[in-house]
Amino acid sequence: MSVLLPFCDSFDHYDQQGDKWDVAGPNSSINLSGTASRTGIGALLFASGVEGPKINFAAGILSRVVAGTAFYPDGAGGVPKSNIMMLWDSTTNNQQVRVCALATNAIIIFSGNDPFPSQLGQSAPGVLDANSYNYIEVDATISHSATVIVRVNGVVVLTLTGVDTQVAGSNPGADQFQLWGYGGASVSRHDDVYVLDPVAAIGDAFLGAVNVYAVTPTANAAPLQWTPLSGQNFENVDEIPPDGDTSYNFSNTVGQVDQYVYNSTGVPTSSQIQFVQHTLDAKVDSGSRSIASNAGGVTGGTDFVLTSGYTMYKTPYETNPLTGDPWVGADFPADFGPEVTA
Ligand SMILES: [Ca+2]
Ligand SMILES: [Ca+2]
Ligand SMILES: [Ca+2]
Repeated sequence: MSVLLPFCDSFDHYDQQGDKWDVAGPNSSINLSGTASRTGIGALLFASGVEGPKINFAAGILSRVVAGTAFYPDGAGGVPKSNIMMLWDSTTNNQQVRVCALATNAIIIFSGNDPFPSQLGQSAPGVLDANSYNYIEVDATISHSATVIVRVNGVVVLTLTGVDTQVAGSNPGADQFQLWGYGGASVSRHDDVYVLDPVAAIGDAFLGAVNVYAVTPTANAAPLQWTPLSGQNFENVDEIPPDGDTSYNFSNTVGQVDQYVYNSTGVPTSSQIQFVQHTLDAKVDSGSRSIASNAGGVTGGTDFVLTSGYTMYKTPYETNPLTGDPWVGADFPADFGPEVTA
C-alpha cells in the first residue's frame, strides 16, 4: 500500500498547468489534440525549452518517493545529460535526485544543481527508445547513503545503493516533484504520471506502466444540494477544459453535498484499478469557504480552503470508501462530488 501524493495526471481534462500543478512549466504546454498522448486525448508537450511543472507534497519533506511517467523523446537525450524528472528540496532550492538521459539513450542519475551535480550512476545504453513512449519509474530515498532504483517499461535498468542524494546543507528528503523536457530544439512529451509516498519496501512500490484515465460526470446523482447557474448540475462541471465562470454550481451552506455519476469510460474491463483521484475545480467569490471531496456519501479526508482563483483540489482514494476494498471495475458507475465543509 502506498499513498498517492496527491498525485496522478492524465493531462486529459484541462489545459492550464497552474490549475492543477503548484508551479506551471514555463516551457511546456498541455496538448489535448489526441495526437501527442499515450492515453486519452492529452499529454504534456515540450516543443522547446526544458522546464516543466512542479507539484508540492502536501505532507512536506519525504525521505523516500516513488514516481513514474510515460516519456516520449523525439530523438536521443542531450549531452552531457537531459533531465526527465526531478525531486527537489524546495526550501533549500536543491535538486536531490535527477533522473536524466544520455545521448546513448542510457538513464543516468545525478544529485545536485548545475553546473556541477554529482553523477551517481548510469544504466546500460539503449534502455530508452527514441520516438516512442517509455514508462520510466524511480524509487529513491534521500539521504547521505541512499538507494535509487529505476525501471523502464517494468524492467529494472539501474540500482544504486549507498549513494548520496542529500545535497550538502539540504533537508533529508524531497518536497517537490518536477517533469522536464529534452534540451535544445527537441520535442518531448510526458503522459500518465504518478507520484507516491510509498509504504511497501524499497523496490516493491512501483505501480508499473500505468495508464491514467480522466472521466467527467455523465449524469446527476443524489443528493443535489448545490445550485446550478443554469441547467443540470452535472452539465456545469463536465467541460474539457473547464470553462471557468461560464458554467458552474454554487453553495454557501456548510454541509451541502452535490453528487454526480462517473463511468469508467476508456478503462479496459480487465484492468486493475490502483487508485482513484477525485479532482474538484473550485474558487470562492467572496469571504471564506472550504470544501472536501464526497464519494458516494463519504466525506474525503482533506478540507481545502478555497482561494479567489480556480484551483484543482485533488483527493486520492486508494480504496473505495464505500467498501473499504481496492477498487474494481464493478464499482463504476460511482458517485462523486463536492461538500461544503466550512
Ligand atoms: Ca493522457
Ligand atoms: Ca457542460
Ligand atoms: Ca463549467
